[in-house]
Amino acid sequence: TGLPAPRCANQDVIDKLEELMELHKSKLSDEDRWRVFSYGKAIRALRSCPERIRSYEQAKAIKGVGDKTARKIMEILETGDLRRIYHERTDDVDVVNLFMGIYGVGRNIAYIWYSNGCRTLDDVKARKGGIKLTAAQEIGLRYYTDINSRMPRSEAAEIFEMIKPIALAIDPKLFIEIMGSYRRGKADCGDIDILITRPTDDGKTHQGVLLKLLRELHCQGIVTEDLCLPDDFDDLELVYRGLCRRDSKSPRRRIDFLTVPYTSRGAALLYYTGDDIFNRSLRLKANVMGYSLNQRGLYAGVVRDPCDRRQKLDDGERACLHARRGAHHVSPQGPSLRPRR
Ligand code: DCP
Ligand code: MG
Ligand code: MN
Repeated sequence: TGLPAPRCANQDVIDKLEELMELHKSKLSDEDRWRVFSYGKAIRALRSCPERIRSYEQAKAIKGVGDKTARKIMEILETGDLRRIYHERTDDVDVVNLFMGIYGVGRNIAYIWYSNGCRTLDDVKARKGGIKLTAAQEIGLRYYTDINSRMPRSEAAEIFEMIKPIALAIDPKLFIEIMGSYRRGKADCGDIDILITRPTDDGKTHQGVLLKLLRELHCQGIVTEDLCLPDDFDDLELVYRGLCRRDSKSPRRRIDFLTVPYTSRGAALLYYTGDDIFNRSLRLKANVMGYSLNQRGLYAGVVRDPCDRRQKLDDGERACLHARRGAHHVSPQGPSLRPRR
């Protein structure tokens, strides 16, 4: 390794075939896997072929080069390039990005749909290639434009001001706040993020509140579609994703609810304000200091699996991110403050 492979007589062809092979590697269909296999075989064969290939017959005669690959090699020789490579590359990147704009569609699904022959949202709507959509993806497709446009800050505020009194009517002691890009002061927001919790000093919690709230918001036509419901609405820690709108003339907007136990309020405020990059660096910083930070709290004395740092062997003990009497604060009495290498 490290040394460049010696140039062989058909190096330009090999380079193009490698490019083509990479293209198919990033895809998932059986046919793509087969192509990767046959290009690999042809490339190895070409490397040990001393003379320059000039004709289809010559290419086809090489052991390991089939009819399709031989034709591809001719295409490379004749055009000096493989137009298909560049054509296909831009085409599939654009299509995959288009599909990933559908709520609930990730890169893998987008590629599967592409391999099934879908190129446009209409193809997806027509279920071209026999593809299947989840209920959430179907909603994502129906409101594609709405979901992919950001709302002005003022609209997020208006919607939140409609929701807040409805929540407080269910329980006046709720803590309910608008988070995310709104809380960071952005001029426009991709969605509305709402955090709900409740002080427990009177022995009560927010258990069951989110279900009641969502029913009421559906009734009033503020929340219009559910995308992702929690498994058990009785938990204190819940995540909800859906669509909402200010009024019947307004576009659909994405809305998220997060509820957390009151002891997690500080950590949840931090997490849900973001942004995601800030969270990542803060978590890294906590790790280096011997703590562990997530949306539930800051923990001291976490023991991680040395082979896989993501695995915790000991969950540790909650340090302080919320004002609780008797809780220990993050201070030099904490664990190691020495940066770990
Ligand atoms: N968050 C995170 N990591 C993620 C997703 C979210 O840490 N992968 C946190 C930080 C975000 C907050 O949750 O600020 C809200 O998530 P959003 O996806 O709603 O992002 P923003 O509100 O920051 O931006 P946008 O205006 O696009 O919604
Ligand atoms: Mg947001
Ligand atoms: Mn969000």
